[in-house]
Amino acid sequence: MIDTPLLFSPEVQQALTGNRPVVALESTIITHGMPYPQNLDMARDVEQTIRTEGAVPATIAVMDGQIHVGLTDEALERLARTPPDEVMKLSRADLAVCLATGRTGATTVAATMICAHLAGIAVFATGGIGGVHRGAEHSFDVSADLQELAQTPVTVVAAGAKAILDLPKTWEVLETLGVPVIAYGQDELPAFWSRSSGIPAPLRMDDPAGIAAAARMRARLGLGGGQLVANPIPPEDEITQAEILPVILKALDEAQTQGVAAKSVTPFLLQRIFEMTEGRSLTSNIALVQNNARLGARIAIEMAKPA
Ligand code: PSU
Repeated sequence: MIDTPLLFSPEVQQALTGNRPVVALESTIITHGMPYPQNLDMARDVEQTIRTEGAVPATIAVMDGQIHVGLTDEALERLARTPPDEVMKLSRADLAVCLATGRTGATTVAATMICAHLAGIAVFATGGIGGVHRGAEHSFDVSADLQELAQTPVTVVAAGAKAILDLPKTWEVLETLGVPVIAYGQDELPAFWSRSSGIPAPLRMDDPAGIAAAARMRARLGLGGGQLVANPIPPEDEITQAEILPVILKALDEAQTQGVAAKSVTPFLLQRIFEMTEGRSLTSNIALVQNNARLGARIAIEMAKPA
């Protein structure tokens, strides 16, 4: 811990020292997942939601050679205003280079998990994890988020994997990697903007206390790795699969025609879907992040209780 380049905000530092509940938040969703100024409003509102629930938010990003755990409002605003091509999108592979060169980096699910674990934070809330991209049998494009869930002991609350991905293949890989995929409160896996995916959930849990107990049990068993809590978007905010699927397919087709590849695929698709749904996809995305932040806070509160 002494040698790790972590810089805690006073709020997060106090909470961790006092064993109070903390929820990690990522920064790629701010820089590459949503346009300004909605990204800034989202980041601030999500932090507030976590505080209202009784936990402390810790937004994570790399700046000036340090991993910032908990950002000041000025830092949050600076990040939200920076164009995506001026911020590194950090996964496990890029984290050390970004720190060593003093560049600014936004953490994806994988990098946020690594930083949260280094900081001693066990719960992390986001929108949707990365996964197996459609056409991965040709491109081999599989997000490092999946491998990270298999090795880093953090509970990640998301609305499933983003529906732009090949969801059945994503769940297959998670199963192979031994990652518990827990649907919250329903028998089916959610599909990001939609509550329903048609895919049965491998595991289901209905209460934050149980999820916290399962995380502790994994540690006791020495299993390592995290767990994914797939939390369905609230009914009033969802876009049904029937509605969103044709839009996703059109965006995917455009990405292929334009030769969009690697780390640019997800931001390109999210932006095109935003345009084609006239902003509805963004409204839903923000609502599901809020919903995940609430559940993340409740799980963190359970985890902070003595076992
Ligand atoms: N959740 C969202 N929007 C996002 C992301 C999550 O609602 O943009 C980010 C996360 O940082 C995740 C990344 O790790 O998208 C996945 O990107 P890729 O598919 O390129 O691995």
